[in-house]
Amino acid sequence: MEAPLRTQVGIVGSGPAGLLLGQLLHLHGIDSVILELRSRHHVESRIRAGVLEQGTVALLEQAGVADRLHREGLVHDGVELSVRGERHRIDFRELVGKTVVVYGQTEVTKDLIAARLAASLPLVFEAADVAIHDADTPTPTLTWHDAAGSHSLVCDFIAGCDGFHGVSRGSIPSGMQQIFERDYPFGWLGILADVPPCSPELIYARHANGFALASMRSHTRSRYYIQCSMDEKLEAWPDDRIWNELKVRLGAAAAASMTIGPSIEKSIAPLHSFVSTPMQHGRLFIAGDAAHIVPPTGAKGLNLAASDVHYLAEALARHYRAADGSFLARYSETALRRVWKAERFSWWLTSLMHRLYAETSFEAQMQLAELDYLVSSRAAQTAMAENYVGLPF
Ligand code: RFL
Ligand code: PHB
Repeated sequence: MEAPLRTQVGIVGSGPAGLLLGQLLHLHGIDSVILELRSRHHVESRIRAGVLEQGTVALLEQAGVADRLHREGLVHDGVELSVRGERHRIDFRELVGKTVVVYGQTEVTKDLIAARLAASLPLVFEAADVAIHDADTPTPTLTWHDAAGSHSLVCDFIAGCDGFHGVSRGSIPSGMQQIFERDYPFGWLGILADVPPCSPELIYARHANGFALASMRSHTRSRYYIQCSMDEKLEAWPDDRIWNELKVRLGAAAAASMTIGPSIEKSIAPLHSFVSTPMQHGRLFIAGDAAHIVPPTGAKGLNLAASDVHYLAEALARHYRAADGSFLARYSETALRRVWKAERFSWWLTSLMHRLYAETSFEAQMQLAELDYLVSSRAAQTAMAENYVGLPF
């Protein structure tokens, strides 16, 4: 192994959390090295989130990576809910004066990687066997292997931004960690296709066959999801069957304006609520999916990764600029307060919109009663809108 390298903040993972943290630290004059397990191509082509809260957009602007987002992102003033075949609009702009932007996570990731490489900042792809050592000492250290050999990086701090399946969370001794979680007994079958969206805004549909969502990436690329059972096999869902089911669940008006076409991506994702506390162990701070997972129904995952790294970057800046460690000491508590509210919203919207019970059961009637209340009450719609566009950071 070569002599140890040194940096101020070692970042594990180059998803949105790690890349955005690296960019925010750079703007504060703080050095970082990002270690990523996968290749650049893999990271840039993973199909994931699509909806950015207004606060996330503001943070990307502050990070200097929002030019393409402003050119290509689609500003949405509201969403539609489809209940018993009828569509109801929730008007965010009118209710809470805010909007969201539809811009793919893949594009956010590409913009952040381009900014990092343009500034010649270190970003190591295909870093294998990344391990965190001495997290609770003044010299936390990262080790890894790559094509050039074995390396060791001594850091002031380590940021674990390596997603749900990464190594960071596991580096916190289990006795010092508390896990809160819920699995849902179904998944989302997603399909991406180069066809125009069936509606200018997203449609969240509750249907007796199960939930469906009409989303998009651009005026020419659509993203749709349907609730499916977790033992469902992709092979059982040829494109035609998915399009037919979408037409049934999204209702006649959406079906009439739906353009169908070959899928360019198709996958089944499980739904999971998960929080690991605290989000710190010594000089290791974890952020984004490494610390928490939400079911995708409220479009909160990527946005929570953004608010976590905002808090972490500000706390690190206070430490370096003013020798004030109090913000770092409160990072976990501060981030978790926002995380729990987004967990609540995602759990609520998931429970409201999915088929969880027999349609003849009391619980199904409760879902319908709550939806009737939501679509007829300005107070209830305001609460939904406030959460959907994102609570303040
Ligand atoms: P990521 O994106 O998983 O990035 C983690 C990075 O760490 C790397 N890594 C490692 N690197 C080094 N060493 C190791 N041992 C490593 N292990 C892993 C990984 O390769 C990866 O590059 O986590 P991050 O940065 O915290 O970002 C979180 C978001 O990706 C996630 O919350 C969202 O995608 C969730 N999500 C949505 N969020 C939204 O805000 N709005 C949405 O509309 C939305 N839709 C979605 C979603 C997630 C979905 N799936 C597939 C889970 C829709 C879906 C279907
Ligand atoms: C998406 O476009 O991928 C998407 C949109 C809204 C959600 C979840 C996913 O709630």
